[in-house]
Amino acid sequence: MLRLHGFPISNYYNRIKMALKIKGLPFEEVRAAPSQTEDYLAVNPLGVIPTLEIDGVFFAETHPTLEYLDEKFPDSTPLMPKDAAERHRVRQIVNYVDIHIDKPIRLLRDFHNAGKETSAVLKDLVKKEVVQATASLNRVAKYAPYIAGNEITLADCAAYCTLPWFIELGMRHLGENPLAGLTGFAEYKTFLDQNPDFAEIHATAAKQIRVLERAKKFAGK
Ligand SMILES: N[C@@H](CCC(=O)N[C@@H](CS)C(=O)NCC(=O)O)C(=O)O
Repeated sequence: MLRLHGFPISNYYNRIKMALKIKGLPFEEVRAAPSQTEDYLAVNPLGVIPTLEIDGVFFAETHPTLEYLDEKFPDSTPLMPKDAAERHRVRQIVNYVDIHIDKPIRLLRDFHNAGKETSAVLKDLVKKEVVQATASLNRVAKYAPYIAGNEITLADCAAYCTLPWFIELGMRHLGENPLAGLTGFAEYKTFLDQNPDFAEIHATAAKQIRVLERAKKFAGK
């Protein structure tokens, strides 16, 4: 029994959802919010979402969880290449997305949400890191037609669920698109959007974001 805990506004949650859909594994979605309570930390030590429950056991940290899922269910569509060097490429792409794009832009958003004036120095540091990561992605991405080659992999789950939102967040908090130099991504996203399961993931996230923004406006935030 697979249960995905979290909320479909989260790019990390959506990555696991996308992988489960590709693998064709039935799962239940359970609403859960990030929390620092002892009970929640016992299932997700960082207190974030998502958490994947497999037969009553909880797995935290999206990419390691997804590699585990792929190993645990080898008979459904594999999401890591057979070749070790190609597996390295998948992990390399995931690192650029998670560590060098998602995290720094997320920090800007968190600064803003905390009501702090974001300094020009912080903005410059974030921009520099994201621009470097964009150039790195351009060097390793294949779009053939999938981001890491001719098979769909966990790198697609990371890039497809994360980059479109972080382009928007980057524009909002930097006043410009720090991923503007990313070549081939827009065409690749259009290609993946043709899969109704994938398009639904983005449509649901967009709807959730609109609801949240309306609620914030209403609360005068
Ligand atoms: N490293 C974590 C990151 C997950 C993450 O950042 N989740 C966000 C939602 S997209 C969250 O729960 N943030 C709440 C918080 O940081 O308190 C993973 O790989 O799952």
